[in-house]
Amino acid sequence: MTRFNWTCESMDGNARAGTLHTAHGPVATPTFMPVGTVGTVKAMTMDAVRSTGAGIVLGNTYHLMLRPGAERVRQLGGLHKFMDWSGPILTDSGGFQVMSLGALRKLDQDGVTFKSHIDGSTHRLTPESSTDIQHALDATITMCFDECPALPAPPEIIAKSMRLSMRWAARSREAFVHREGYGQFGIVQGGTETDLRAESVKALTDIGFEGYAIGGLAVGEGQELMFATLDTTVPLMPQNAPRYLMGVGTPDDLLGSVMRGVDMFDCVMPTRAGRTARAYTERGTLNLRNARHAGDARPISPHCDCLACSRHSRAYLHHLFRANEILGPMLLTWHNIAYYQRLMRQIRQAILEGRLETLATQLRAEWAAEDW
Ligand code: PRF
Ligand code: ZN
Repeated sequence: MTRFNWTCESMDGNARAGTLHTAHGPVATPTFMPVGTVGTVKAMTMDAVRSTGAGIVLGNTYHLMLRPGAERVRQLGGLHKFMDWSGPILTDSGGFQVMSLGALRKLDQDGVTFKSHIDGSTHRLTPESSTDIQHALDATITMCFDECPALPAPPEIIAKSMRLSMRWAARSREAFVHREGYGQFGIVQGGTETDLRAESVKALTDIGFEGYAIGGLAVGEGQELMFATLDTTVPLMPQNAPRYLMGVGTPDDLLGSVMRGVDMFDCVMPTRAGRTARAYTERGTLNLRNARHAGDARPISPHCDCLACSRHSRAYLHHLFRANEILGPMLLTWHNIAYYQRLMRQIRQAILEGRLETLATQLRAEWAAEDW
């Protein structure tokens, strides 16, 4: 069996190219994890997800505990089998989703009580129950149960919340059942306050995890403050463990964060954009509902090997979205995930060859340039 660990192959500045070794196979990092909230990367078959080169996907404790239920997934052989994804799966712990989706939530020292956004029924999550649920799902990577305040917020509020999350991290670790090739990540909190972030890193490294996530960013502070927070926080984090920036972001966010030492990302952006006619390309974004695409026989991107670009025109995608056809979101989600994976491969290759700065300059110029 494979030990769960992360090995560094090459550094370029603060950026790292490496490999995450897991019970469900290796993942080349930096990596972008497509979001499969309810056990599906929305509008994509898992064969399509695999074809883009994605190595690991994300699932959500909050959604899966409510429907179909963690015990049901366990009884059916775990989330990998249930959703037909044999590679690694990282599950988020539910705290963040309860606070952003759950109606009528009530937080106490022990956990969170909330009403389901599906049927209004009452549920409770604690560090222990969240960890148990992630075990029942058979998550390759289990996340600590945490709380994430929206920014901006007063430093006292952020400090209180971070310290609660650190107590919950210790309890999550106690509840974690170690298995070969499986890991658990702690989540650094502390808003944009340098001293609170440092205190949080110290608390988590004292406990000891297989990896460390940075939570509490991309919650309203803006890219400049997010990057400034990474500049002071990432250097404090262990060198020999993977670093995961939760819920981020745009292609430019990913590039800037990799350059600051981040290895893993997840975000609904490419999948959500795909369902609303927004295409990510090497030349920025396109809205395929726009009339200018109605007669355009070219593919979305000349550099893309996804099904949308290899077989269909922009005009066809435009028609599908205008006609509200389900194939539109399917093809465009595929394209956007293919773009994100291509971007991560390009970035990784540049790190290996020591030319990330050059690539970054080129990518930023191309994102700002006119469409082909
Ligand atoms: N905590 C958890 N999940 C998250 C976040 C967090 O802070 C974020 C913040 N961007 C996204 N997803 N558990
Ligand atoms: Zn494409």
